Amino acid sequence: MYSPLRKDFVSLTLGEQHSHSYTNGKHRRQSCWRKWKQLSRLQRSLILFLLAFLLICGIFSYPTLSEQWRALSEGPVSEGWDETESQGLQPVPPGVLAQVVPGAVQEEPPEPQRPILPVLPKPQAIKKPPSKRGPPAMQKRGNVSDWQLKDGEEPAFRRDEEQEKEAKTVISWRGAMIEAEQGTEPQPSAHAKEAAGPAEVEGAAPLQPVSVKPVDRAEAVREAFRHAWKGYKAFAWGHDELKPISKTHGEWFGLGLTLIDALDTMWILGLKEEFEESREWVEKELSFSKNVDVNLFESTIRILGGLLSTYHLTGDALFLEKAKDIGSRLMPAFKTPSKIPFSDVNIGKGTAHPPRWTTDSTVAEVTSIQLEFRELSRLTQDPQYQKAVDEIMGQVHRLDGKHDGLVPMFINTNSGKFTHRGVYTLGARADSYYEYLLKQWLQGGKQEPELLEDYIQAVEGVKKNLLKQTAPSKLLFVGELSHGRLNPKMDHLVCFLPGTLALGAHNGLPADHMELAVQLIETCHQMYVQMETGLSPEIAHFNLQNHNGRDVDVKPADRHNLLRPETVESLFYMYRFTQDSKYRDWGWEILQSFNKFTRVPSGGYTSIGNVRDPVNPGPRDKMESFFLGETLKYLFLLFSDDPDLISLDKYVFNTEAHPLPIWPSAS
Ligand code: DMJ
Repeated sequence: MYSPLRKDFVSLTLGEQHSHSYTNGKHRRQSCWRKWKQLSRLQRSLILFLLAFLLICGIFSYPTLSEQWRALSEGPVSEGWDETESQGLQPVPPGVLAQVVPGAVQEEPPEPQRPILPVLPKPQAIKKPPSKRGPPAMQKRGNVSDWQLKDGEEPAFRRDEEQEKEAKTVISWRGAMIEAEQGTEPQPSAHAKEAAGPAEVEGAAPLQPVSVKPVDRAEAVREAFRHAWKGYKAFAWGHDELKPISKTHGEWFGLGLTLIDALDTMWILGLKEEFEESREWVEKELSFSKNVDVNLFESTIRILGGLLSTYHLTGDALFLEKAKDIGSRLMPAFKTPSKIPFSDVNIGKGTAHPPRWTTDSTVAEVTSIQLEFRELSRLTQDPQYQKAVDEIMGQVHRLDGKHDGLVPMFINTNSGKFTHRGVYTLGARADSYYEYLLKQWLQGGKQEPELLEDYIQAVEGVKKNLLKQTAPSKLLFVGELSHGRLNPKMDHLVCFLPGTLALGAHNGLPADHMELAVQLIETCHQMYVQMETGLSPEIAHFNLQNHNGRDVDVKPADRHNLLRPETVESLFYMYRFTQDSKYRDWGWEILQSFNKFTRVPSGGYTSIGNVRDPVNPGPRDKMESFFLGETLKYLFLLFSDDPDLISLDKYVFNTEAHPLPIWPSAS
C-alpha cells in the first residue's frame, strides 16, 4: 500500500512538489489556474478544442444511448419468430400477405414477406433530404414505383431506414450490411407461403420448397428487379453502377451503363413506369459526345446491344438513333495495322489505343462484337460496320495457332497473329468467341458455313482436350489446357456453354451436343449447391484425387460471386428446349440465394467476397450492370410460361442477353 504522505504520490496527483495537503480546495484551484497560465497558447487551445469535441460527441450520442438503454430496460431482445406473440405481435394469418392472383398484373405490390420482428421504440424521425441524383419525381416522393405509398404512409426511404435500423438493433447478422430479414421471396400466393413455412433470420435458412408456381416465381423476379432499381434510382441514377452499401455510384465509362443495360429487361418484365423514366433519361441526358475512353467490347455488348434490342422490342426510333451514334463513335478502334481492333476508344476524340502494357487485344473481345455491328449495318444500310467485324472473323478463321479449333486468349493488333499460345480455355478471354460463332451463324439465317465449321470443330476440340470428370460424383467439367496439361479449374463464365450447346442442338447440330449440355449444366448447378451460400464461386476447382471429398473446391482468391448470369442463362435454354421443370427449380434456388446473401435493404444487390461463408459473405458494395441486363432477365424468361416471349426461333441473344432478331432469309 502507498502512504498518502509519500512524496511521489503527491507529485503524481497534483504535480505540486511542495504541497503537503491535497484537501485544500482553494489552494488546488489557485495552483491549477497557475498551471493553466503557465501553458503556452497552443497547449491551451488544444485542451479547449478537445473539451469542446468531447462535449459535442456527448450531445450527439445521447439520443442513441438513451434509446438503447430504454430498449434494454424493456426486457431482452427477441431474435426469433416464436417470441413475437409474447411481444404483443401476432403472426399474420396465412393468405393475408399473399394475394397474388395467377396471371394477374399486380398494380400495387404488397410489402415483401418479412419475418415479424419485435418492434423497438422508434427513433425520432430524422428528415433526410431526398437524393439530388434521383429524377425529380423521386425527389418528391421516394420510389413510389416500388412500394406504392398509401394515404398517410411515409416515404419509402424513411421506412426502409427505420426497418434497417430495427433489423440492425434486433439481429446482428453479416455485419448488418445485408438485410437480415430475407424479405426477398416473391409475394407468394397463400399456397406458396404455406409451403414455405416460417422465415429464418440467422445463418443458412432452408430454401423454399420448389413447389412455388411459375407465375409466383416470375413475380419474384419482378420484385427483385424493382428492389435493385430502387437502389439504382436513389443512389446511382444516370451513373454506371450502383454501390448499394455505401449508397453511392461507381463510374466506368460515365454513360449510365446500368440504365442502358436494363432497358430491355424492364420492357420484357413489363415494368412500364421504370421503362418510361429511363427512356426519358436516354432522350434528355444520354450523350456520347464525351472525352472518355471506353472498352470496345464492353460498350458494344452492353450499350450498342442494349440500344439495338430496345429499338427492336419497342420500335422507338430514339434507340436506333442512339445506337448509330455510339456505333459510329466506336469505329476508330478498327483502324489498326492488322484491322484487329484496339481494346479502347475515346468516343469524344475519335482516337483508339491498346492497353498501356501491350499491343495485344483479347480474342473473346474482338470476336464478340459481331452480332451488334452486323445488325447496325442491316438497320442503317451502311455496310462499314459489318465489314469491319466480318474482317476479324475471316482473319481468325484462317489463323494458325488454334488447337483442334480452340483459340489462344490474345491476338496482336499489329501482326494480327495469336500470342501467348499454349493456353486454351472456354473461360475468361476466350468464352464468347465460341458463343458468337454459333450465334452469328443463326443471326444470318445459317448462310455462313465457315462460322458453323469453326463452331463444330471447337466443340470437338473441347470434347477431345478439355473434358474431365471429378472423382467423387463423376461430374463432367471443362478444364483449361495449359501447355499440354489439363488444369482442373473452370470459371463460372464457362457455364454459358450448356445453353449454347443446347441452342446448337435445337438448330440441327449433333445430338451429342445436347448430351454434353445436360451434363455440364448439372456441374454448373453443383457449383452452386455445394457452396454454403448456395451461390457459385467465380472459379471452381474440381476434385480428381479421391472418392470421398466434395467435387468442387474453391481457392481463397476465387471465392467471390459477382451476380453473374451464365448458369441461369443456360438454365433458361435448357428449360425452353426440354421443358424439364428441374431447371426451373434450380433457377429458383439461385434466386433465393441471391436474395438471401446479396440483397441490400436500402435497395440493390451486391457482389460478395466469399460464397463459402454464409455468416459473413463479405459484401463488396457493387451491383454489376449485367445483374439487371442479364441475370434477372434470364431468370424471368426461365419462369415465364410464354414460349413466345423472345422466341429462340426469332431472336438470338447477344452475350449481354440483349435479344437481336434473326434476319429474315431475304436480307
Ligand atoms: C457479361 O458482360 C457478358 O455475359 C460477357 O460475355 C461475360 N461477362 C459478363 C457476365 O458475366
